[in-house]
This record gives sequence, C-alpha cells and structure tokens, in this order.
Amino acid sequence: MRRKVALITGITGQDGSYLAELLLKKNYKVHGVIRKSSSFNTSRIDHIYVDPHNKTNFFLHYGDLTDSNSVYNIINKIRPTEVYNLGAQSHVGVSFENPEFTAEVSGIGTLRILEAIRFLNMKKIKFYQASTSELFGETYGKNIFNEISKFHPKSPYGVAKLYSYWITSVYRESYGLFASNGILFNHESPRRGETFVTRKITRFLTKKKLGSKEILYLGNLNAKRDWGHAKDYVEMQWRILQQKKPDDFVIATGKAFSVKQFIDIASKVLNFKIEWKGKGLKEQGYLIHNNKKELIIKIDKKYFRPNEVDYLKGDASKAFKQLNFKPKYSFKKLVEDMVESDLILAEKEIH
Ligand code: NAP
Ligand code: G4F
Repeated sequence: MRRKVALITGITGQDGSYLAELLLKKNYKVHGVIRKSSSFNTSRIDHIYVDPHNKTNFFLHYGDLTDSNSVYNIINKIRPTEVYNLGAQSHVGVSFENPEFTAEVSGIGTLRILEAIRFLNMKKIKFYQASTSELFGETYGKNIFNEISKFHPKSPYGVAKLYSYWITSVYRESYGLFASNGILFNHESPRRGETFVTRKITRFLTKKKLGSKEILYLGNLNAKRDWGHAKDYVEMQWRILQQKKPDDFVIATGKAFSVKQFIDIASKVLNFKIEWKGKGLKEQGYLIHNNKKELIIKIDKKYFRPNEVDYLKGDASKAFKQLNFKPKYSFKKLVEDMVESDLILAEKEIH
C-alpha cells in the first residue's frame, strides 16, 4: 500500500501546525503550503522543519489559495492521498474590513483546490474542508447547533465559508469526490493567533502578572462561544478523512462560556480577582490585589463587529458516536494550558 501523503494548506496557522505534528507521528509524508511573506511566518512549525537536504518527511511549498496555478501545480507535483484545506483569512472582524480578499481565500480558494483535483482526475484524494460554526448565526429557537441546523452567517467570513461548505458538498455529490466538511466550533490553544479574543486575554493577563501597566481594550464581553482545544480538534479532522464515506461533522464541546467568563477563569488561574463595574460601553474590569483596585479592562467600540454572532454552542453527538470523539481538554484545562504557556512566554520577554 502507498504511504499516506498529506497536503495541508494553512500549515503555518494554529491548526495546521498541530495537524502536521499529528500526521508526522502517524508516519505520513507531510507537505504544506506557505505564503511568501517579507518577514518569517513559520514560527509555529519551525520545530518540525528539517532542511530538505537531510532526510525528512516534512516539505514546504510556496503557494497561495488566490493563485490557481500554484494550487494546481502543487497538487500535481505531490499527488497527495489526503488534502486538508485549513488555509483561510480566518478573522471574523477583519473580514468586514477585507471582504473581497476573504471571499477569494476562504471561499473561492476551496473551489480552486477542488477544481485542481477534478482536472487532474485524482478521484482517490480525500479532501477535508475547514468549515466553521460561523455558518450558524441565529438560534431559531434552539440553543444548540448540529449538522442539520439552519445556516445564517453574519459576516463576510461566514458567507465565504458557507460557499466553501456547499461547494465541497456539491463536488462530493456531482463528481463522487471524497470531500468532507468538519464544522468546527471555536478552538484555541497556546498557538492561537494573538488577535483572537482568548489569546488576547491570556497574553494580557500573564504580562499583567509580571507587572505590566497596560490596559486591555475589548469589544463584546457577553458573546458566548463553545471553546475547545485545537489539539483535540485536529485529531477529529484526521478521523473525518479516515471514515469509509465522505460526510459532514460538527465538532464542539456542548458548553458555552462568555468572553467575561473566560477572563474570570483565566484570572483565577493567576490568583487574580476581577471586579466588574458599569454596563455596556461603560463596563470596566478592576483587578483587586493587595487591598488595591486597578482599572485594567475597558471597552473599545472598535472591537465590536457591524454584525455579531452572540451565541454558539454545538451538538457533536454524531462525532461522539461515529468518530469516537472524546476531548481530552475541558474548558478549564484549555484556559490553564493557555495561561501557563503565556506566563512562560511573558517571563522570557522580560529577561
Ligand atoms: P489561522 O491560525 O488563522 O491560520 C490560517 C492559515 O491560513 C495560516 O497558515 C495562513 O497563512 C493561511 N492563509 C491565509 N491566507 C492564505 C492564502 N491566501 N493562501 C494560503 N494560505 C493562506 O487559523 P486556524 O485557527 O488554524 O484555523 C484553521 C482553519 O479552520 C481556517 O480555515 C479557519 O477558518 C477554520 N476554523 C477555525 C476555527 C477556530 O476556532 N480556530 C473554527 C472553525 C474553523 P499565514 O500564516 O501566512 O497568515
Ligand atoms: O476570538 P474571536 O475573534 O473568534 P470568532 O469571531 O468566534 O471566530 C473564530 O471562531 C470561528 C468559529 O466559530 C472561526 F471560524 C474563526 O475562524 C475564528 O477562529 O471572537 C470571539 C468573540 C466574538 O463574539 C467577538 O466579538 O469575542 C468577541 N470579542 C470581544 N472583544 C472579541 C474582542 N474578539 C476579538 N477578536 N477581539 C476583541 O477584542
């Protein structure tokens, strides 16, 4: 049997880096697409990179999801057995500022891969699409979303991902491709990008622990998300492609916490106590320590989105049953992992 060869778009991102580690452990040959950048953008994968002049199972290729030729050429050259399309402009807030770019990368980018697979007649490739809980936006009376819930995206990012979701399904039905969607709810880790809210919080609080004088400016504190750990979730991405038939799966923890609750729990890990005062744009967070009160969290309107998904909680019953999904990280363990890792980082930065 031919050795498994994976191609990962978005390998330099949070999920791409964990997935590459997982597949290397499973003895895959792993190829990743990286974008040309004027500064280094490989910090999450530097530890697994080996100069290709030496023996390695890990290879990087310059390419871009906006460039059909690069997508086609890479797939033609590598002839992967599995393709994980994790590449995206993945920031919901930024998608309101760069809607067209977001559509090109997070929407049409998926079509470019599927078309390359079709043109090359590589029907044995298994294709994974990184779909998202941002496809949902309205509860329609239910307080939990699963594979048959109604979609109602609320951002240019959500709409781009909706296109990707459906084009994946259409290529599965029309051309018999093994093409599956993982509808993943928010997942975080110490490798989460620093402009996403969880990492923004853990970076801030850990620096505060070491005496920083900064103030944290945030947007909607009351939004609720179903937060899991990226390490648990990339394992499910792999399992989705190991199924006998292509299919779509929700991956979620089934619990939702607000941004404010995330702050409270992260603070507790650091033996901090936060007192909240005021409401709406005037809400403020005070750090209570040594009988002193320090104002450390304020609201800034600029972090509110023109349209917001207020609430997301997923029902992953199908994945529990068919993928044997058993997350190792609880919400508390996830927050602890992020805080502990950022504390080490903050200590390094000080010295
Ligand atoms: P991430 O950390 O933002 O990583 C995104 C990756 O996409 C990076 O490697 C980035 O490269 C790459 N990329 C951006 N534009 C590209 C382009 N034009 N061509 C090729 N690659 C491009 O995202 P993540 O959190 O790992 O998420 C992985 C995937 O899952 C994304 O598609 C995301 O939308 C989706 N998703 C994420 C979550 C979540 O909670 N994390 C939930 C559901 C779905 P650079 O490093 O060069 O920027
Ligand atoms: O951390 P966030 O930016 O993640 P968001 O918008 O939920 O999107 C992430 O999860 C999606 C899955 O549901 C992925 F598809 C997507 O790629 C991305 O990984 O924001 C979480 C919540 C939002 O309600 C936001 O309005 O936190 C709120 N928030 C409040 N203050 C903030 C801030 N978000 C950010 N980024 N920055 C703030 O200062």
